Amino acid sequence: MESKTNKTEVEQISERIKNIDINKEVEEQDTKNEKKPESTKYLDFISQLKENRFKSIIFMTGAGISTSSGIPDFRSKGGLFQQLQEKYELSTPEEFFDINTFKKNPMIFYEFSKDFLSADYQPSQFHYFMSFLTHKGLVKFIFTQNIDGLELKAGIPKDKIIFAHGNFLEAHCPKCHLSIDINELNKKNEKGEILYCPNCKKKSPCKWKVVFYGEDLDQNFYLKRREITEGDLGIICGTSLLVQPFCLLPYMMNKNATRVLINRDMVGETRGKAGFKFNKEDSHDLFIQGYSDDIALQIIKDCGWEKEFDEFIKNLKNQS
Ligand code: CNA
Repeated sequence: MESKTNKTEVEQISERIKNIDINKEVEEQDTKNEKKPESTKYLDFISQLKENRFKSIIFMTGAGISTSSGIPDFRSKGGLFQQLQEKYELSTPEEFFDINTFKKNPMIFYEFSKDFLSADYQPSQFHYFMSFLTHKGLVKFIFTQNIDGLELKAGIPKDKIIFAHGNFLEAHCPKCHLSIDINELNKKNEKGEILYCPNCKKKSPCKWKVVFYGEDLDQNFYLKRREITEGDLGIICGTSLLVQPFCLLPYMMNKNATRVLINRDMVGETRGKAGFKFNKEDSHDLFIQGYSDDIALQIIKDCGWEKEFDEFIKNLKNQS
């Protein structure tokens, strides 16, 4: 998208963030936590990325990468948990995404889905950053906890994405697991009606394949998880790393792999032996604190890929 001033999208955003100094951000955090700056590690990371020395990147992402697309995360102040708990007067926020709540009162999730699907959210710069690296042939997998499907809208091939917590692209009966035509479910929901499973004798409401508390993750997650040791760079972004079993992924990486955490808040450092060791000089762990879009664009800039990235987004948008 071109602006009135004829500046490219990347140029405009880069301008906005040019005062953001990643090392300064880290130093500020370091002062609070009495940590050493990590600029050498950052520069080392950039030079390896730039020279295509990482050949098997694994992304592990969460709700934070979609907040700039207009979708609130769960646990931040004013996030989805707080909003839904207040709206539906639930005793705990998790209750909304509990399978037993759905069985008792499916309509609240139907209402949520209707709003969510009609919003037509668009990918963030971080989604495009993942797509860019994928199209460069550098990405092995993208493990996401997100259910918004924005990875696909950003042009990432489906076989590269592991939707650990499902998405709104498929539907099924949560009781007998019969696959349901997604269009049929969406149409029914548009009319404010519930679609019941044609297979189950007792009325069982059908549901989008979004994984609820109390439901098992897709088998694909467990299959692809085994290959995580093949990754040479893990980029963990926009997640509080609190939901099991997803949160254990970064700790399953090969110990020689580089792990980069891009997050507004520090997470995962207290995980014992396998946890991040940002302060150890001989560890390959790097924390870049800040907003995912800003950091993605800073990395693009530091790698000298601005023009290429801009062209890439333009082409993607022209294709769609
Ligand atoms: P969470 O627990 O809400 O944590 C979000 C994390 O991201 C926090 O550490 C924030 O500090 C950080 N964060 C927020 N905004 C930014 C940003 N712009 N840049 C960098 N960091 C940021 O969310 P998790 O994903 O860890 O929790 C897992 C849940 C959330 C999964 O089950 C998801 O299905 C669920 N969820 C998904 C969506 C979505 O699909 N977009 C939205 C909300 C919740």
